[in-house]
Amino acid sequence: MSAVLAPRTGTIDVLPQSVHIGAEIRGVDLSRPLAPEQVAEIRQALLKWKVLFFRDQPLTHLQHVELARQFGEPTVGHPVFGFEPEHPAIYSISRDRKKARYQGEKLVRPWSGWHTDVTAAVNPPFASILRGVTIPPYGGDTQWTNLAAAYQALSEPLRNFVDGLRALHRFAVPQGANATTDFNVRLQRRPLLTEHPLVRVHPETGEKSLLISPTFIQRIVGLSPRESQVLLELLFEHSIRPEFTVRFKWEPGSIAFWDNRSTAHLAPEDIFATEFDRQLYRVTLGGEIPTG
Ligand code: AKG
Repeated sequence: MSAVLAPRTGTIDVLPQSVHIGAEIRGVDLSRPLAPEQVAEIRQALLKWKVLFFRDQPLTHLQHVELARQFGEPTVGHPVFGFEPEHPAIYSISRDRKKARYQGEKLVRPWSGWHTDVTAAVNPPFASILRGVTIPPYGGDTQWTNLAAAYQALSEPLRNFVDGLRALHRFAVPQGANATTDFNVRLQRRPLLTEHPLVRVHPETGEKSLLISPTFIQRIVGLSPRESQVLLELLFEHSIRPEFTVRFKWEPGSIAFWDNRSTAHLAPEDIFATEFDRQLYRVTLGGEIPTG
C-alpha cells in the first residue's frame, strides 16, 4: 500500500513532521513574491501545524525580509541584540553570540532554554522566520513544542485553575550575574518587564494555549513564591513532553517559520561541544497584546 505523503491541498504540499506540530512545505519558491493563494495556504498551514519548514531556499537578506512582509510587519532585529548593519529587520544568530550569552551559566533544568520569543515585551512577536546559512555537519537541531496541545492535555480542573491566572515576564540581567559581559551590558540598557495571561486565546483561531516561556517568565501573579514555582515547574515539564514537540535538522537554505503565539522552542546547546560554525538569520514579525 502506498501512503499519500504529500497531499496537495491547493498550490502547496504540506507534509506533517509529527502528530501535533510541524509540517514541511513543498512546491513554493520563497525567493519570489508568492501568489495570494499561496500566502493564504501557507498561513492556514502555519495556524494548523504551528511551525513550517522549507528546504533549498537560499535567500538573500532582502528576499528574507520580503518573504516576511507578505505575512506581517517585520520588527527591528531584536529589541536587545539589535540587527545586521544595513538590514534593520535581520537579527543574526551565530554560534559566537550564543556562546557569549551562555558563558558561565548552567542550563540545569530540562526546560531551561525553552522560550517563546520576546514574551517580556508588551506585544510579543506574532511569528519568526529563521533561515539557516552555515550549518554544522551534525548537531545544532532546533526543537519546537505545541503549547495549545499542551494546554488541551492538562486535566480539566487544572485547565480551569490556570485559565484566569496572569504571569510576570522579565528579560533583564539575572540577579548576581556578571553585568560586564557584552550580553548583560546590552540587557541592562534595555530590560523588558511585562504581565500576560498564563493562558492566551489565539487571535486568529480562538484556540487556547499556555503562555509560559521558561526563559522569561518570573512568577504567577497572586500566588505565593512557592505555589508559583511548583505550578510553573509542573507546566514547564508538561509543555515539553516529547509528543508535543518536533525536532528540525537544518541544512543550508532551510527555513523555519513558526507561530510564536502557540509555540515555544529550544535552540541547540550541543554545538558548543564542537568547533562547528553555525549561522542563522531571523526576521521577526510584530504581534498583538496577548488576551486571555
Ligand atoms: C530564536 O530565534 O529565538 C532561537 O532560539 C534560535 C534557534 C536556533 O538557534 O536554532
